[in-house]
Amino acid sequence: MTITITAFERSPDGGKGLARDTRVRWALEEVGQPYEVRLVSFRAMKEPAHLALHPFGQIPTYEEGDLALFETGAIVFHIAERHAGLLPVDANARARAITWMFAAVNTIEPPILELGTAKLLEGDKPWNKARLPLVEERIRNRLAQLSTRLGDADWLDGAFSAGDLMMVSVLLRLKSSGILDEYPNLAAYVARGESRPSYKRAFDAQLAVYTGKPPTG
Ligand code: GTB
Repeated sequence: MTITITAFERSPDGGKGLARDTRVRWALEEVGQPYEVRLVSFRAMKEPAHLALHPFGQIPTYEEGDLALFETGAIVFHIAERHAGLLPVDANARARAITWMFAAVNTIEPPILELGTAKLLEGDKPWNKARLPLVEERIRNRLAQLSTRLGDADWLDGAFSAGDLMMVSVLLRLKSSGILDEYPNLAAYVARGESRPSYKRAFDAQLAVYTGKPPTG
C-alpha cells in the first residue's frame, strides 16, 4: 500500500530539515519503506481537505490505504510497530525505546519550542529580555539530565531505536542556538544521528523540495 506524507510546499527553514516531515521521512528510510510526498501550501493546510487529515491544520500527515495519521510521535511509532528496524523485539527493551520517544516529545521538545517562540514571535515584547534566559535555563536543565543519562553511550538504550530518532530530531532544532555544543556528548549524539545514511536520504529529499533539484544520493 502506498504511503503518502505531507510536507511544506516551501519550508520556512529553507531546507535545513527542521520541519517535522524530516523525522517521518527518516523513519521510513530506516525501515526501507518507499513513500510519496504531497506538498501543501500554508493556505491549503487550513482548508477542509487538509483539516480532515490534520485537525490542527499542520504538516506532516501520513496516509496508508484508509489509515490517516497526524502527530509525528504517533506516525513514527506506527512505522516502527509495522516494520522491523526501529524497535527492539524484547518486550522490555521495546517499552524503554517507546519511553524515550515520549520523553523526546513530552519532556525535551517543549522548552526547545518555547525558545523558538521567544525568539521568533516575542522578540519585540518588553518582557522578552527577561524571559529568554529563563527559557534557556529550562533547556539547559533538561540537556544536563539527558547528557548525564547518555554518558559515553552511542544511543540512549542499546541499539539505535525510534527513541533515538525522535530525540535526535528534537535536539537538531537547537543546533543554531549554540546550546547543544555546551554538552559535547549530546552534540556528538546528534552528529551520529545525522551521519546515518537513512537520515542523509531523508534530509536530501526534503532539501530537494526547497531547491527544486532531485536528491543526488
Ligand atoms: N506536534 C505536531 C507534530 O509533531 O506532528 C506539530 C506539527 C507542527 O508543528 N507542524 C508545523 C506546521 O505545520 C511544521 S513543523 N506549522 C504550520 C502551522 O502550524 O500553521 C514545525 C516547524 C516549522 C518551521 C520550522 N522552521 O522554519 O525552522 C521548523 C519547524
